[in-house]
Amino acid sequence: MAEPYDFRALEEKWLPRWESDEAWAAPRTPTGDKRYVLEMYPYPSGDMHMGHVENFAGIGDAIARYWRMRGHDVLHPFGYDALGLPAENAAITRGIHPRDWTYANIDQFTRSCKRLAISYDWDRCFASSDPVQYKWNQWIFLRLLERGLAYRKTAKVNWCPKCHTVLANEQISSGFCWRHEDQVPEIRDLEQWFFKITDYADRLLDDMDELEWPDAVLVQQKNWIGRSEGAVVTFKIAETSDEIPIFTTRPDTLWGVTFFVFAAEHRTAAKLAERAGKSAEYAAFLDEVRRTTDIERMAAERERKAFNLGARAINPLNGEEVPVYASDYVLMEYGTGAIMAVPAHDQRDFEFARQLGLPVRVVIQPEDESLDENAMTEAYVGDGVMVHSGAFDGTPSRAGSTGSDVREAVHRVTEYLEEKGLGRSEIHYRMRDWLISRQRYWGTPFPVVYCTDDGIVPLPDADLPLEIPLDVEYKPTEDQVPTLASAPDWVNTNCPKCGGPARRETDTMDGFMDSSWYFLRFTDPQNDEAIFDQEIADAWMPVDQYIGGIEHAVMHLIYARFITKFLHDLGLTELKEPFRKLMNQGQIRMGGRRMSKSRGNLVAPTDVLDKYGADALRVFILFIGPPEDDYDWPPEGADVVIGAFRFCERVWRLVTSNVDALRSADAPSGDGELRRAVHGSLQAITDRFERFAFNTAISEMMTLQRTLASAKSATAPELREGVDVLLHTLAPIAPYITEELWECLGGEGSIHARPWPVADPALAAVETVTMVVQVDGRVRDRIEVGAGISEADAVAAAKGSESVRKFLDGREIQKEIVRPPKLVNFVTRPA
Ligand code: ANZ
Ligand code: ZN
Repeated sequence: MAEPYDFRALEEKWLPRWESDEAWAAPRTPTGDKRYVLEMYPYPSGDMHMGHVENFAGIGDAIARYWRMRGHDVLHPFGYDALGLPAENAAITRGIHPRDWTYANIDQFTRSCKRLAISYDWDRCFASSDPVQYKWNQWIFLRLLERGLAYRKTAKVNWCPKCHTVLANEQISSGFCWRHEDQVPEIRDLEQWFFKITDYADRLLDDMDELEWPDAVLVQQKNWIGRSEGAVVTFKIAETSDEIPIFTTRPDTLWGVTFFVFAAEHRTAAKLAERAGKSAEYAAFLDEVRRTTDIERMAAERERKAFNLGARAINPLNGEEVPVYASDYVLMEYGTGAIMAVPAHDQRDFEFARQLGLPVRVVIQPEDESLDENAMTEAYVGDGVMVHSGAFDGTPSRAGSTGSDVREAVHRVTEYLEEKGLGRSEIHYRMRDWLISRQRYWGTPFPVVYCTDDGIVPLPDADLPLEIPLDVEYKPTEDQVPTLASAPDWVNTNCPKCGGPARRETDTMDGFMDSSWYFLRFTDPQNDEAIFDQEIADAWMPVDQYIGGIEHAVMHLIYARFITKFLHDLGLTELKEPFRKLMNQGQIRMGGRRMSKSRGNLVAPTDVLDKYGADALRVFILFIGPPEDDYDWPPEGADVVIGAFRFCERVWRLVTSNVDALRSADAPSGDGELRRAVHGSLQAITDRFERFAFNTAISEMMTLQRTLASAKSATAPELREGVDVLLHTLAPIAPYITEELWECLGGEGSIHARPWPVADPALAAVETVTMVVQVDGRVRDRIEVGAGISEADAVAAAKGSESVRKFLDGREIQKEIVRPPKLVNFVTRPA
């Protein structure tokens, strides 16, 4: 039976069978060592692109299928992040209702997932735009409101005129709207809903210890939370006796203060300007500052706006009087909105001092060089000893000398300030509360009304979900898009408390709300009594492997951690952290840029599927490199998949051309050459699956295929063993062909339900060698590896070492010196 390889026939044959067998359904609760694998759910903003294929059909599905074969109960669910701006913007461009557009896309996307044979438990699939799902957004909101963690306040917000809505600070990238790369957001004053995520700042920081996440993500989260230990010290304005507290992380530099700066918005600054008879100029200055975003204001190496307030501030430590300014580089929303400036040791103060010709005074002297105040070209922020600091002279000021990030000298000076009643230690956070309201239509309505008598009144739980009114005529114009206010019958309602007239909130919730708990809902998605059943959720959670792009390092991953902790506090789950392990998959690009239809550098998955089939695409997408690496798709387009297709063909021929002999073969015996090669391959493939090094696993399978095809003197049982290993290890990656060939061989049941084969250690034994791993030329670990280890595997093994990771500590690797099997050296800085 040597029929040609016809992937279409296999897809048509097996997909309906798997569907009717519900082959990927997860049990209600798992037994034994469960595994939950999840890819970040997508916006259904059109058909699937190659990045989705890599994430869903490549990495996520290979892991899920591998873990199933390793005997774990696996939960691998899927759904759609279907509310929010991207869906609505796309609908506006096309002039159709977001709901119609969203659900049409969901259909299309689901068809593609199915054709790719991604092993999702489809019964659990939902879209965040289903009222039965967003009902629970509203429910969480009400619980936050009851606990004072949801509140309304007027805030200066960033408004994108193109999005017609506010943007959270994180939705601004280098000064522009994250969706409109040419739009600088405007600043507007608006009443908004906020979630008090700042109450969770310390827990979000502390629990990071539990997470096995890429260092780059942890660093971003840490910076975003921005915990600063320091002191608040009160300066007095000589002319008015106003007492102004400032926040500093470096009280050990108090003797180096040479001027004092207010945020432009600070009340006292306006007052001092008035006193100096400069009110009108000040108003103009303030206006100018208000037009710059916080991000621009904080940036280094830019001209600073300065306003001399004609007053003097008294340094409480030594009584010295220094000049007082207002500037844009001090933010009103951080610390106390005023600073003591130490130009010798703070870069922004330094630049300001040089710009205005203000004095620079060194008070931390490094041990190995002598700083010259006139010749310095930048602030000195390193370690040293305190000088020109009275009784504190000679006190060492070194980062991390107390086991925390805080300098010993800082503690000592702070203690002194506290003794003298001049200041106190304080902790500040850069993180702001989560701005949750959006002036948009396609989002979760807030379950509250505004009553003329009772003010803000929450809806009773029994009235949930409060559905998005769908009978709005969805006709956006140039400068106006529909909002919930476009549905007056919906907006005007009665107060649940007094029955009198009331108005509904016309803002909707930020789409990041939906993705903050969906992973919990997947454990129990059809529950209509509760957001989820605690027992079920706790049995499946946490997600063992989460996969998604690095662009979600802060917003989504912080919000999800916050809401999880809140649900924990409600007593709904034992869980404190939702995602145990995180992988950031690389980007698929073409010509160095992200694939996109508008740039014309897109290879559509459907084109590849039509030409080469799902198995070839799945093999290809994992073969291109380590999952974490970016990949530049060659200009040949769909044709590059031909190599993967040929490999499938070769596997097909290997089995079909020998099928009769293979079918009747008994179990092999002995330790012949082929058997040793097969078991060696199996061991190598297994090791690579364990590390998710699918690309090198596939190359080992390719070697195995060639070995089998050329093993002329092997017996049928030996060959059959090799073919079995090849089919089983290839099954998680190429599900159709392996299922078909397994059936041809008379195999029992589905190959996907079978256990992963185990290498016989006696046969697989490979000579091992001790490989030295260095970081910057210093030995940091020694690892046992196979003598024949490849370069890629050597690097992967070295990166997997706990102690090497510790020494790398988030530093970027500049160069890898790889001499397998003896040595790997990671060079992190120029020599
Ligand atoms: C004096 C000083 C000397 C400072 C020195 C730093 C180094 P982080 O670590 O990010 O929390 N600062 C305080 N409030 C500010 C505001 N509203 N706008 C702009 N800058 C502000 O930063 C804390 C430091 O940022 C504080 O410590 C203060 O400058 C500045 F050698 O005080 B420092
Ligand atoms: Zn925008």
